[in-house]
Amino acid sequence: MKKALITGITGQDGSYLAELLLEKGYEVHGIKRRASSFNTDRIDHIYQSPHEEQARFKLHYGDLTDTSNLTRIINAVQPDEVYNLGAQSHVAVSFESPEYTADVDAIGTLRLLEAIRFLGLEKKTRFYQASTSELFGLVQEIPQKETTPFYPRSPYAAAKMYAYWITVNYRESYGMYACNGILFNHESPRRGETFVTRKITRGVANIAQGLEECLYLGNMDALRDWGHAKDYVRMQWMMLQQEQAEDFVIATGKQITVREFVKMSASEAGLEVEFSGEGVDEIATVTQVLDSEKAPSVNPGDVIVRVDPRYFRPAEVETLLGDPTKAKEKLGWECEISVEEMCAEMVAADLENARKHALLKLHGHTVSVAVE
Ligand code: NDP
Ligand code: GDR
Repeated sequence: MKKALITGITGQDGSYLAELLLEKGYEVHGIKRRASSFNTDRIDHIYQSPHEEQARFKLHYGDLTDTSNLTRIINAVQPDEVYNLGAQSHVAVSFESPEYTADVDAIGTLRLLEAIRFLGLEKKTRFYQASTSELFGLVQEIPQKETTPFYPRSPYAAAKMYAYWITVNYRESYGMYACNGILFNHESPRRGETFVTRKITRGVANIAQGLEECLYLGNMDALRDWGHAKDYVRMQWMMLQQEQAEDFVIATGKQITVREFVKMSASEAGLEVEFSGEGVDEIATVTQVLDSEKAPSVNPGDVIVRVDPRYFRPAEVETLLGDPTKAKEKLGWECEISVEEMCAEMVAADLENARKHALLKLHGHTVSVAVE
């Protein structure tokens, strides 16, 4: 039975990847951080009690900032595959905590690679690094592919650039099977609530159900190539099953603006909206309620989106568009879920949550809708 170790197993991608590897018959180990409250929501449905003899799903307390902890876990597990998905993954937050972001995202990757080498596992353990389209930052070429030059625009991207190159370096220096997936944005109902797509789908669902009045966003002109996390974790696994380790861009090859994603989400929540105004004065107004069952609390004329400059970033990545030709030709990977289908799935899940919260509120319970 193959053994995999996933850092970041409690995150969006970690949870989908763990499901996939369990289906494929792996023994799956994950590193979770100690927190003062439970932080395993996304993996509770696949949790197996350590008291079960046949358990194939095992969690270890750990942190990417802790070298001895990582070395001990890798030594105990002796993994065939390590997927390094753990990271301080929020670009805007990386401007607030640049040093921590570098420690986790850059040096954390080095710690894992060094632990594999130190333990003499460099010929056994295959290594996947969660690299990112943020490396392209101020884009030098459209669309972006494996050979496009990098120009990071945030402490997050700069840290991920170190992680990218140290992964390449361990492959070239020590013959390790180590590779980078340069993944463009990918989302799902499990996406963290403060990334823009989820903030939007959750926001419009809450507004439709009367839990919030208005959603505040930053740069609505930003263009992103958005895919579904399920399609992307399949590719993470495929990348570790090749004869030779190589780096791949994973993307849909299509891009839309944040504004277009708002329109799409609003429509899924039963609302037609129209944008007016410019810059910080831009607003989205409801022109028609398309489905009053989904959106009983909204009326034509309601302003449901405004701009708040606090969500602008010190340096912005305005446009990202990936070219996944290499992944298609060499691995036969195809993106199966469109941005429209993904948006519909996310809004449906958030509407269900909002309905439950609305019911709780009706019965006097406190409901938190906070999002930053
Ligand atoms: P999430 O933010 O959902 O998950 C991040 C995971 O890392 C969580 O499990 C988190 O734990 C864990 N983590 C954070 N800090 C540490 C630390 N110090 N030590 C150990 N674990 C830590 O990210 P995604 O699942 O969306 O992304 C997975 C990876 O892919 C990340 O590295 C991200 O940077 C990268 N990436 C993501 C893309 C995307 O669009 N989703 C695109 C390209 C790259 P906890 O749950 O306790 O917070
Ligand atoms: P990104 O994702 O920075 O691309 O990083 P995010 O969803 O945070 O932002 C996408 C774009 O939307 C604009 N935006 C806002 N963003 C947030 N979070 N909140 C807002 O209110 C808002 N308004 C507009 C942003 O300025 C940006 O242009 C994600 C992360 O998953 C990274 O870990 C990953 O590496 C990259 O995708 C690829």
